[in-house]
Amino acid sequence: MTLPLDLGILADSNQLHEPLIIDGCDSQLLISQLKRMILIRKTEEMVANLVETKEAKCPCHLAIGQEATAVGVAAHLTPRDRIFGCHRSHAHYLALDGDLYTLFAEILGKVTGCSGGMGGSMHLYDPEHGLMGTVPIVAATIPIATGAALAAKMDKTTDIAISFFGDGATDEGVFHESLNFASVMNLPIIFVCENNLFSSHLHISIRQPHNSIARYATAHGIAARVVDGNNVVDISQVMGELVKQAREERKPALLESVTYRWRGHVGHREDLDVGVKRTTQLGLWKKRDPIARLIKALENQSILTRDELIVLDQEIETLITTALEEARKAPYPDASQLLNCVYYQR
Ligand SMILES: Cc1ncc(C[n+]2csc(CCOP(=O)(O)OP(=O)(O)O)c2C)c(N)n1
Ligand SMILES: [Mg+2]
Repeated sequence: MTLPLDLGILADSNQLHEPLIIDGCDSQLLISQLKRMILIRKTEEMVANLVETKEAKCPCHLAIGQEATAVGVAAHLTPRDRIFGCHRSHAHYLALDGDLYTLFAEILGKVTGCSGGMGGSMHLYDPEHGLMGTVPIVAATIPIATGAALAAKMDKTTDIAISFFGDGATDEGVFHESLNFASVMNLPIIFVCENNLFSSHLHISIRQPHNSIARYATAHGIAARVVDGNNVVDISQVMGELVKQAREERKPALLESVTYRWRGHVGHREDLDVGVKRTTQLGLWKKRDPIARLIKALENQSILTRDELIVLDQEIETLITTALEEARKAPYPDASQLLNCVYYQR
């Protein structure tokens, strides 16, 4: 199937403000996906506070507004799959059921953090849930995920690899090399591109001749699907098909999930991208809120009431404040440990 070079309405902030279409969907699954998206949103709002008050010392890249991709993708993965993230991966970690306490501890640089307090927000690690690492060097984990897919194939398992990255990563040569290799070697990997139209402060229109990333998959002979990245129902359904194919046929695929980040590239503010004033249609993109659109649909079909939503919000807030309070109490790593994670030790 030939895909259009440009995203059309998916990149038009005036479109797709309506409630999601949820006819025929499993209500329990939708509620659990809603809960997970709210957990991610509220956790990242808390991280934004920690950045603003300078309690978090590491750079934090927030995915507020982009929660649906992580949740829709994670729905089909097992802890045996090999999943790799990037600099903006709190949502991936939490969608994979990563522990909230160890996330806060890592962001605060505590020894009990998921990377021992040595990595911070951009170096998350949770192999128990399949997350083999997140790395801030743009595109760096794409070839590593490709290698993990090769290993899964050589081991004759049905496991797959997932590579989460942004549109900015497709400006890098190694993205193209990895797609080519995965195609030629028939590797069980799904490349998941969260196309939020920006790499730092640079809009895709000044970086690339077309705004759809899926065209690169077509060029490499890889199946690709393009979805509204703020529609968890669509993402989950399409991802289900791609995962089934990757597990059974041991073939690569690319999912392009079109979305938008509400905060600046790094840090808590909405009006700045790495110090550059944001020229943004944020107000319109907020009308495509992945959480509000699902809530509206659930309310319209009487699956969720306002009161139930309030209770759910409160439960999640309690989880977050409890985890953060515990993380605050944890010690920092001892200075003598500083080089421990830098060099490999036999
Ligand atoms: C190789 C490399 N070049 C530049 C940077 C600086 N940098 C960090 S994140 C980023 C933007 C990446 O954009 P994208 O991949 O679209 O992800 P998003 O931030 O939009 O989620 C840049 C340029 C880097 N970390 N690594
Ligand atoms: Mg981007």
